[in-house]
Amino acid sequence: MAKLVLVNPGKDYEYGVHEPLNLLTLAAYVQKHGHKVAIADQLAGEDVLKKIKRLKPDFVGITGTTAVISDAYEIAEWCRRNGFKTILGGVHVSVMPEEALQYADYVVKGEGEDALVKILEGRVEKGIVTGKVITDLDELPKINRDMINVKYYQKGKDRTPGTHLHFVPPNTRLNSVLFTRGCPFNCIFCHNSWRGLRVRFNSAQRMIEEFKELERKYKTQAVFFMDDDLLCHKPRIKEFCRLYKKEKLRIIWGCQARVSTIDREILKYLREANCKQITFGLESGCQRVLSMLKNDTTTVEQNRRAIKLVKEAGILACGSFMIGSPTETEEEIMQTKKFILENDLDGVGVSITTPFPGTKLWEMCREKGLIPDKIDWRNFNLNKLTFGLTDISQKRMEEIRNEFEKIILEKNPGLSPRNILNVAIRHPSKAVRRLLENPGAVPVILKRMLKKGIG
Ligand code: B12
Repeated sequence: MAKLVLVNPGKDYEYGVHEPLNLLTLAAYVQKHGHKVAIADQLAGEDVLKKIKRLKPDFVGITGTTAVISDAYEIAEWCRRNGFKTILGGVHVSVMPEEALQYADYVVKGEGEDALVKILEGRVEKGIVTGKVITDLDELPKINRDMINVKYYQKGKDRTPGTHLHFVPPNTRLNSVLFTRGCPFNCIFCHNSWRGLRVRFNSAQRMIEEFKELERKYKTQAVFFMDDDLLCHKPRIKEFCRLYKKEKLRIIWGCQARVSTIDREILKYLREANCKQITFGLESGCQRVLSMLKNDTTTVEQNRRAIKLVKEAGILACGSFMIGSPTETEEEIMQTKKFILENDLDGVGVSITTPFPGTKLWEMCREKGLIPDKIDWRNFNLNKLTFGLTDISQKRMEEIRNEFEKIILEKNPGLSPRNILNVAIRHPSKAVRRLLENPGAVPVILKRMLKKGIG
């Protein structure tokens, strides 16, 4: 039996809204194979080095998306210096295994369950280990949220009121779930464009079991589905909604879906099972850019229609958009602004197009010579890419971004002056930086204060 500590790296409290489902899944699998495992959660404010020193594991396994990989590498270096066998896994190192191997003894490419057990049992050599794809997700053992600070994550919305979870009222206990791996579409900016894996999902029965546990054991009141496209297989979701009603569950929930899957029938099922928000990757108000990003699979008209239908069904319709894609012009970006203003979305997120390593977009940008030689992965967070992908100057992009920031604030009731003040008191340096980065937000906040006071 080996002893393992799994680490969730990252110091930005804004990332700590959803629990680390990937580590919980790995932990449950490793435990089922007879090994001892704990989770050290830097995102939830734990001192991970102290915990590792205290637990003295045989192995430390660290995950990381691109945005937090520098934190992951720092921890990995420390572990190696202190004599712990170190494993790196997750989306970033799966496409950059050689880079990661400079910091760890083992690097796992792809799905980690099987590879991790082999490493713990000494059945593979040090170096890059390729994971085996799990074909039946229901065969994976149930996750155990007692391994993390559930209460911390349940308050995620109150800590980060500006987050995308518009359906979650203040003081609501929130959890996240994920029942799908993969996506049938290949949007060029998404990790699915390199993973190329078949879509797999848990059965409706298994989903209901987790909902029941959340409601009864953790008193959860709201859930967000992290699945890339919850509706990619409708019969299963209809069955989930049917069972939800049969079990008389009360949790309210939100999810992400593709506009092409929306029709009145499925919306009726979702509404009756307490679905309160659907978020779409709407990406652009310009058909040329949308077609480029989504491989010609959706249209601006479909986007409009989906928003209308969802709102008609009494569910919040939210959208995320990307600006600054390769070849995009300022006029095309303004079509996105127009789309947001014309369509009555209940929540809007706008990110700077970011070429994550391995994606088709990354390859496209590399071919065009847009990727600099020296990169700070910390800037790969969808907000502050420091190199441009368009002909628009970085200064002008910042101004455009500020214009969008104003619209985001208008559309986000969670960002009331009271909520902003609360967060600013808890995280003053971050608040000052935010304000300096987005001066355009000041008049909007002041306007709200004049209209509503602080509360
Ligand atoms: C939940 C989630 C989040 C949560 C939690 C993140 C986390 N640390 O778990 C939150 C909201 C915080 C988040 C934030 C961000 N996310 Co996010 N997120 C997801 C999401 C929807 C699910 C992740 C998941 O649990 N997947 C299921 C598990 C089973 O898959 P997995 O994570 O790949 O893990 C498997 C393997 O990678 C491997 N593995 C993973 N870790 C380890 C560790 C070891 C030791 C081993 C051996 C193996 C291993 O084994 C796992 C099981 O097979 C994915 C999309 C998706 N559907 O996967 C995006 C995704 C991971 N996020 C993404 C991005 C871009 C971000 C942000 C940068 C966005 C932003 N600015 O806010 C931030 C980064 C912050 C952060 N802390 O990492 C991208 C990552 C791209 C990249 N190259 O980094 C993804 C892939 C979405 C996409 N469309 O491309 N995210």
